[in-house]
Amino acid sequence: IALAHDLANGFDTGRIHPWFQPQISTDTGELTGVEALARWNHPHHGLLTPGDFLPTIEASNAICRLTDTMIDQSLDALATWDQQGCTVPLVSVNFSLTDLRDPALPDRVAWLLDRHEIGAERLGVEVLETVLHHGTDQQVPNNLKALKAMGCLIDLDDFGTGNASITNIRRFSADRIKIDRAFVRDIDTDRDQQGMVAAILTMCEQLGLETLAEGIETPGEYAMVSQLGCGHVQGFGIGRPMEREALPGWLEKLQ
Ligand code: G
Ligand code: G
Ligand code: NA
Ligand code: MN
Repeated sequence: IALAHDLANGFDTGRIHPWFQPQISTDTGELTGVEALARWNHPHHGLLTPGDFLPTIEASNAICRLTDTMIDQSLDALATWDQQGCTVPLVSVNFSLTDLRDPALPDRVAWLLDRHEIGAERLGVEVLETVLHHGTDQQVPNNLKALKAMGCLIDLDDFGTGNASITNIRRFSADRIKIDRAFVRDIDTDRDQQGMVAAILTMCEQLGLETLAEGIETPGEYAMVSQLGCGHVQGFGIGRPMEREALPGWLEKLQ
């Protein structure tokens, strides 16, 4: 499907917008944050996911517009949830390499936080582990350092799939590691999976990093990563990505 011609309309009408997937603490069972995931409610093609439209957005040089839209709408959702007495401590947005190479990135983020009067500590910056390989110039680490200094939480996404070195974790100011769901699958019965996740968790503990396991689908997987000491979990078994209007109801059921 040819989407490039519809892109401007998708942004202008708000049809390109975030859905939110819950993240909870294995300690308390409480909501600790949500990940913002892009969706396009297309008038002809129906609900599209990033796999359908990210290539078009990249080819159209619109990736920074997507990121700014995702941050803007996510902070707007936070403000609305606050007014409804629905406490969401953190919203994490996916940033691309293009964003991280933009010298104006800290200003873009600061401006949006100001506009919504939301503290930087409530915005998570999700960066793919693979992005870090391209950060040969100083701009990428400098931007992450600046965002961290503002108070944002830096999340290293899909950890374990992209040859990340421990040096990179330090150099890129990571606060939390998101353990890729490839390591979580069947972890309650698979000893190899348990060994790898235990090793990652030990490393994170030694480095003072927080941890989140992605792709939790079953109670058995939840129980095992919790027992191994992982701090946070996210996955279909906890909650599926949902529209902003659905989150307060979901949270009520959690409590
Ligand atoms: O939501 P879904 O599982 O379809 O997401 C597929 C992929 O798209 C995930 O790897 C996710 O990180 C990525 N993604 C989702 N939303 C965004 C976004 O707003 N910006 C970027 N750059 N990637 C996103
Ligand atoms: O790469 P990233 O971690 O951002 O990918 C997030 C994507 O993973 C989202 O598109 C989301 O729909 C998907 N996802 C979230 N939880 C699960 C899960 O439990 N199982 C599977 N298979 N996919 C998931
Ligand atoms: Na992500
Ligand atoms: Mn991930």
